[in-house]
This record gives sequence, structure tokens and C-alpha cells, in this order.
Amino acid sequence: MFKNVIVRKPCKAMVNGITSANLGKPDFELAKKQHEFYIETLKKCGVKVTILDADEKYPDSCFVEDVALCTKKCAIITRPGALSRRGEEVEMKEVLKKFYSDIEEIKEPGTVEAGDIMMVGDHFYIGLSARTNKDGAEQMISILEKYGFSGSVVPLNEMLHLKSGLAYLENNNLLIAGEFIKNPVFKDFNKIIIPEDEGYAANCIWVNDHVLVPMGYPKTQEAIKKLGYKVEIVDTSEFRKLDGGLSCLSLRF
Ligand code: CIR
Repeated sequence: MFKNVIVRKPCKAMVNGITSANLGKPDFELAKKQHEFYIETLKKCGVKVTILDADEKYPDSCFVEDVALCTKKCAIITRPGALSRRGEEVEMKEVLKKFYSDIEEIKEPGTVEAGDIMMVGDHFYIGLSARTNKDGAEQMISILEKYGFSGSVVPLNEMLHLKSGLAYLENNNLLIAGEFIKNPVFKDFNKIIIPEDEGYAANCIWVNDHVLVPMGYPKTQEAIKKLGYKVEIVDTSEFRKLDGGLSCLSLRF
């Protein structure tokens, strides 16, 4: 069960965030409303939400998931691969000191964005992507091992982050899309294959038996409902314009 969630309000500069989506610039006012609804939905799932102020220095700073990995025993501050995002982690480290006595850090030349990390019990799958390099993944695995966890790498070819195409919903249920569907690493999961026309919906989040699902993906919504979860629909259209989704917008622990 998760007790805490940390989010950061989107900033006006988000319109200049990194994107490959080709969906135009986000509407800041609408993004703010969608973010407020996201927070309300998380509260419904029984977690305490810590809301950080918008940070205009970093256009992508609402995507807090990338700057730290929060485990049951420690928090690991990452070192973002995207240069315009490097520095977002500094304040997060201070915030996480309120929740963790053990805080670790990824060091140069390692880069990691925690959107590339999927927790499955005590094991962590780490995507090797344009943002997370081999050195960063290796550092991450040795830190995890120090706390009794394990980690393994999953090379990415197309996706931005590992969790752009995977979401673990507990109970062995795994939403899986695109390049990951045929990857034998995931063969023992109960795979819920996300149809190609709903690819973005692979980025859902499990929060205490609720599953937050992005608005506009009825097939995925139905498949998750059938598994018995309480489905919460959240509109993330403005964050999608920046390649971001439900998982990217929070740290859950
Ligand atoms: C970026 O490119 O870094 C942001 N525009 C989107 C980050 C999405 N984060 C995530 O998937 N964890």
C-alpha cells in the first residue's frame, strides 16, 4: 500500500517542455485544472499528497517521477539524462529528507530518470534509454542490492521511458505495449496487451487497488475494470503533449 504521494504543480514554462509528441503546445490553464483533478483522485485512493510549488526554472518539473526512486527502505535521487531537467532533483532531495533517513544518489557519469524504473515487489526493472545510461543503471542496481532489493536492465529501442509502455498493477498483472509485448523478460506476467491505437494508456498507475487510467482509452479502461480494480479516469491531455502521463506526475511510496 502507498501512504504518500509527492506532486509538483505545473509551471507556465511547461509550454516549452521537451516533447516528441507533435500534438502542439499544452494549454497551461487546462493543465492546471487537470493537475488539480489528478491530486483529488489520488486523495480518494487514501494517500497523503504533498504538493510542491511550480518551479519556473524547469519546464518539465511537474514530472516528478523522474527525479527520484522511492522504495520501502530508501530514496534514490537520480541524475536526469535530459540536460534541461538536470537540477530538478536538488530540491526533491530536500523534500525527501522529511520522509526518508536513507537517501542515496546517482553520480556522474551515470544518468537515470526514474520513469525508466518499474517496481515489482522487491525487484526493479530498469530501462536503458536515451535518458538512463548503463552506468546509471549499474549504480542503481548496486544501491538497490545494498538494501536487499534486486534490479535488472531492459534495453529500450523506441519508447521514451520504460513506463511509457509498461505499468505494473500488482497481483502479477502487467499492462504492456509496443516494443515490450514480445520481450521474453515479461513472459511470466499476466500480460494485458494494450492495443496499438491506445498505446498511451499503458501509462496507468496502481494506487491502493485503484487504478488511474487516462481519459479516452475505452478498451484499456474496460480491461482493467474486468480485473476487478476500481478504475479512476483522469484527463491528462495537456501532459500528453509533453510525452508525460499519469505515472510521471507523482512519486508514490
Ligand atoms: C520529458 O521529456 O522529460 C518530459 N517532457 C516528459 C517526462 C515524462 N516522464 C515520465 O515518463 N516518467
